[in-house]
Amino acid sequence: MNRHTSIKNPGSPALAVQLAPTHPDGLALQNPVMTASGTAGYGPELARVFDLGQLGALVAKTVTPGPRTGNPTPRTVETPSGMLNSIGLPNPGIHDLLRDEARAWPSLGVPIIASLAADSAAEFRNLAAAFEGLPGVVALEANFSCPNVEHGMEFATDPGLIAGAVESILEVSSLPLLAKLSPNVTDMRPIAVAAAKAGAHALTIMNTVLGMKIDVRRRRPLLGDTRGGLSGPAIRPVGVRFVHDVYPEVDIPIIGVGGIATLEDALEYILAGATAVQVGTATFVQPDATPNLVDRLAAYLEAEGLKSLAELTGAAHRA
Ligand code: RRO
Repeated sequence: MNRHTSIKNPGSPALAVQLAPTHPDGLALQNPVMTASGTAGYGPELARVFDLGQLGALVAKTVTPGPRTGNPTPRTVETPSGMLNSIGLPNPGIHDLLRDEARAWPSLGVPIIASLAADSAAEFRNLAAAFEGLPGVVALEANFSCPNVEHGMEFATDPGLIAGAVESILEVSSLPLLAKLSPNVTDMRPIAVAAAKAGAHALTIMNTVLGMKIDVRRRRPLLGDTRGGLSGPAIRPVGVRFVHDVYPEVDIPIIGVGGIATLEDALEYILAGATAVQVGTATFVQPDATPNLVDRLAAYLEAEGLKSLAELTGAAHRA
């Protein structure tokens, strides 16, 4: 990790992306690289490592209506080319978040995308309303796909439920809405289409893949809550496949996430159909993975003589 990483082109025009073309205000970001929810806290921790202003956006950790303490330990374990987590959505709840953590957001120098999760469409609506007019917040990401809480994934496994929740949020929210989908389905396309038809402005594909590890010595599940969400390079082929599946079915941007660390990883997602990318687990290994990726993307576009990243989005589909 280098605290003084030199980034040449965080705001290079070629890297600029529009993530909400169907929203009246749009969601223009200076580049397509953001942190994945849950891997950058609420921002200040990572701000000690590099200038967050180098990123397209920071997606904050998911918040729920009330405070949560999270799941029993152990909550994480390394796996081949990845890790399992069963964190269980510990967070201060919306009331305390607004009073404490969110106050730092305007001074972080990076657009904040607030992540929210709730148990019902009505709760999603109330939670979304709390972010109206909050300084620093440029969009909402509805986490319809947390694998580690009861009912956490239900919205992203049922087209009717996700449509209802998206509509509820949009009734009260003036912000662009990203819907974060789950890989724990056979076919993501009907769910993605339902979210898009209900008015979601972009889709975040994908959350973690449900998995499990057994502690052979104890002959018991290793994680405190038995199952967990798999992330890291191991899941990249799954994410690339889902982005490739969904891209021809929707007219809204896709944000690719799952196992992205390097330029080549990001390009895979972009060529499959992603307009932007999020980096999650890689930040735990290399805290400045996101600004490094911005730098690499800028250098790649220049070397390839491309005027815009958009020229690459979905290119793997073209004959
Ligand atoms: O907190 C978690 O356990 C968690 C969440 Br909210 C999520 O969306 N995805 C994940 O892998 N873990």
